[in-house]
Amino acid sequence: MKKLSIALLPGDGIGMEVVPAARKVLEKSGAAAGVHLSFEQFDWGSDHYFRMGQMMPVDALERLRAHDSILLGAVGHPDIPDHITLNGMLLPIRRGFDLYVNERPAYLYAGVESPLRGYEPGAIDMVVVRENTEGEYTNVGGFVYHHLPEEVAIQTSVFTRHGCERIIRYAFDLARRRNQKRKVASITKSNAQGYGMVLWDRIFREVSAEYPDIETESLLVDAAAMNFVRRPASFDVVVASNLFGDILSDLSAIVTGSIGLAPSANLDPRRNAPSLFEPVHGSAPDIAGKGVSNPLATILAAAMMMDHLGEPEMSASIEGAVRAVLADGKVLTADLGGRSTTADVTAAVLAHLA
Ligand code: GGG
Repeated sequence: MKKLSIALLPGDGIGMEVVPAARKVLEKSGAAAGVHLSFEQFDWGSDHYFRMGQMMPVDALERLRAHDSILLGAVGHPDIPDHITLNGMLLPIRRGFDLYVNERPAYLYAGVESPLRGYEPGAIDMVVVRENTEGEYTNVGGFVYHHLPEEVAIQTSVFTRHGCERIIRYAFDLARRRNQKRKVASITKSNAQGYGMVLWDRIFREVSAEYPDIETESLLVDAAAMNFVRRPASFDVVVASNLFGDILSDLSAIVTGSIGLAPSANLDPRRNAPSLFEPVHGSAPDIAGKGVSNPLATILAAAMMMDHLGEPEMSASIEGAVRAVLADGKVLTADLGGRSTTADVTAAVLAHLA
């Protein structure tokens, strides 16, 4: 029997509700597929910060490295500045394991209504490929005259040839693997940002020459935001920097119905380290603890994880169960217009699992 060990990092807020939901789905699906899944849960995050002064222990990466994969819920607490929680947990894992790809698919499922009218199920089907280890999230900078009236803050973005080239190449390879519209859109703001993003544009042109079978377009991020709303069905693979990919993937999530349906994969394609899977959404403190959060993004992230771990049938059966729940339309959380709880939706997915 194949054995896989999964590190669970529920984190904060609704992360503590959606990760246990996904675990139940993985357990049932693994048992049906003859895959033995073992889980180790790490209760790191804001409560750990309150107790220990840090979001996770110093040996966190070493402990995570012992696992085949990581499933994370959310990071963020209303009483801790967001730059401390994010830079204390999620970003150090992405950088520490060099998980340079953040794949964020957005698909309009049957039974889900897009706020944009007139799109058939499946008509919007894109993947935002976000650069995940450098760019605007490198967090290099500092304060001068800190807390004085003449205060200055410097925040530097870092774009390396190595970093741009590998993420752009991944996007082209993904467009080939998906074999759908066979298009890659590259997003920058190189009219205003005259160094890093000009380098990105130049590398995009160089790499695209190696993929003559893939159609390309280069968009400024403001035009891209407009076109995600105006012509979302035209996009296939969209490659963007860390910040622009983060922003655009919230937009692609809402045009396909809800951020509560948006999964993501933080990948090291060379597989030197465990990859990390998570919902795109955050800790949602406004609804945390009420049992009404949508677990489907995390369940879909778990499906992406099983595909990455070499279990495509398990992945397809989990995604199929989610599709069935959505198409049925009877058991939905509030973000999708329903009144069901996290537990109801999880039970519905479990009932549809083959
Ligand atoms: N699901 C993880 C989470 O809490 N995401 C919220 C967030 O702010 N993420 C920032 C990022 O993905 O860089």
